[in-house]
Amino acid sequence: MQPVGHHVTGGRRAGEDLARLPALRHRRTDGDRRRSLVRRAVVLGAGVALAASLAACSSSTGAAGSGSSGSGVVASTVVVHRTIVIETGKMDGRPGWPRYTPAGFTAPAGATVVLTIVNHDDGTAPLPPSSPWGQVWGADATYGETTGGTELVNGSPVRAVPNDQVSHTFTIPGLLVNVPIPAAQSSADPVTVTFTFRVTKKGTFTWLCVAPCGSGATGMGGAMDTPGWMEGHVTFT
Ligand SMILES: [Cu+2]
Repeated sequence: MQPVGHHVTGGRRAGEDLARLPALRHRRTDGDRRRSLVRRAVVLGAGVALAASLAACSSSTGAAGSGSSGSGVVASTVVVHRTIVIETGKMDGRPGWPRYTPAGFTAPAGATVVLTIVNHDDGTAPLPPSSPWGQVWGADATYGETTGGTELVNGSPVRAVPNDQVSHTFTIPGLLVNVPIPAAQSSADPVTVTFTFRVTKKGTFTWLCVAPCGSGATGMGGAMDTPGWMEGHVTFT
């Protein structure tokens, strides 16, 4: 089996050294454990059934605790643009720890969201060959819809990124959204991914990266295990 978490040029090993420093260690709480379990289930899962059960779980618990309790479908013709940058560990000052910044956004429920993700990370974090997370997933019809089931990679529409070329993913289990992100040419020559979707339900939902881009033997430590780095929230009001 191919090793996961191997980063071709991103200096993940440096991140591991930092992760060993006690001051930087992430203290685990019950919430962390639950998140970690969800992440593990997402990473290991291989089908829609799992994601559907995660969606049910996420919506019933309200993800971050704010009202996603069936506010119904919201109609809107508003279009909003949101941009998130994936910084390399060198850029964010913590080598080996790539980071989505900001770690989330707020948008009006029902609005069409044009989400642009600019990835400066030139390393891959390959997904297992059978993993479904290299594919673009649209939102479940209960919550909203995506445009065409595609994303634009540097302007070209694709339905998937080859699993061995995935650098990160922007995955919202509670909305059945998955945006695979390929690696940049170099940190100075980022790749731009644009994904258009609409969420017709109010609430706060967790997003996470399911590619093993963190530190440690599994690639699931460090940035992958620290909220605000490879995990955050999106809110629809
Ligand atoms: Cu990642």
